[in-house]
Amino acid sequence: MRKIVLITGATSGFGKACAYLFAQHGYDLIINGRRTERLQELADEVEKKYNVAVLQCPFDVRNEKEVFDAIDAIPEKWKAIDVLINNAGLAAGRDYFDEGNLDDWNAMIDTNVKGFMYVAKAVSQLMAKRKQGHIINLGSVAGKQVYEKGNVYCASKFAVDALSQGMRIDLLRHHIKVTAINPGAAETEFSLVRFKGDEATAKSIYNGLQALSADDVAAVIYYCTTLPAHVCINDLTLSCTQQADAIYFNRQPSA
Ligand code: NDP
Ligand code: 8X3
Repeated sequence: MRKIVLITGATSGFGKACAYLFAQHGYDLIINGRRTERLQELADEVEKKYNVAVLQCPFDVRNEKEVFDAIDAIPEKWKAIDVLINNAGLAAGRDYFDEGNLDDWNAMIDTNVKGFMYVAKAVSQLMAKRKQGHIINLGSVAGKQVYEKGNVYCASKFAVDALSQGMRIDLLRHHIKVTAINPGAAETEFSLVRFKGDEATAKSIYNGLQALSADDVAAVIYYCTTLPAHVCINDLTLSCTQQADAIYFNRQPSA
C-alpha cells in the first residue's frame, strides 16, 4: 500500500513543491486548491513523471460545507490519509491597523484560521479512526513575532500556532503527530497575492535576499515525515540565512 498525502493549496508555492516531492517519494496525492486548471495540470504532470495516483479535490477552504462535503466524498480507499499538509493560506494587504481593509481582514481570518480549522477537523476525524496520521500545519515567523503592518496576518498565524499546540494535545490520544512549520520569507506567489498583483512591490520584499524557495520548505516538510513513528518534530522555524526573525534581515551580499 502506498502512502497518501492530502495537500491544501497545492496549486502554487509550498503546496505545489510538496506535491512534486511527496510524489517523487512514492506517495499518492490528494491535491486541493481553487484553481482547477492548475490542479489538472499538476495531476497530469505528476502522474506521468512519478507513476503515482492523484485525486483532485478542489474546494474553497473558507466554505465550511464545501470542505466537509468534499472530504466526506473522498473515495473510501483514499480516506487512509497518512499526512495532511494544511497549507492553504494568504496574506492580503500590508497596512497600518487603523487603515486596514476589512475585506482583507476577513479573507485572512476566513482562510488562515477558519478554513485551516475546517480542514484539520475533517481530516483528523479520519486519522482518529485509524489511530495514526501526521498533520503538518503551515504557520510562519509571523506567528511567533508581530511586525509593523503585519497585524491581522500575524494574528492569523499566531492562531495557527495556538491551534497546532491545541491539536497536538487533543490528538495525543489518537497517536496523531502534529508539526507546525514556521517559514520566514519565501519567494512564491505569496507577495504577489498580498500586494494584489503589484509585481514591483512583491519583488521588492526579496531585494538583496536569497530567500527560501518553495523547494527548500518542501524539503524540510518532507524530512519531518521521514522520522520514526515514535519521533515528532512539534514546532520548526526556518528562514534564509539572511533573516534572523520576523523583523531583522541582512540584505548585504555575503563575501
Ligand atoms: P502561494 O500564494 O504561492 O500559495 C498559496 C496556496 O494557497 C495556493 O495554492 C492557493 O490556491 C491556496 N489557497 C489560498 N486561498 C485558498 C482557499 N480559500 N481555498 C483553497 N486554497 C486556497 O503561497 P505560499 O506557498 O507561500 O503559502 C503557503 C502557506 O505558507 C500559506 O499559509 C502562507 O501563509 C504560509 N507562509 C508563506 C510564507 C512565504 O513567505 N511565502 C512564509 C511563511 C508562511 P488557489 O488560489 O488555487 O486556491
Ligand atoms: C510569511 C512571512 O514575513 O511575510 O508568513 O510574514 S512574512
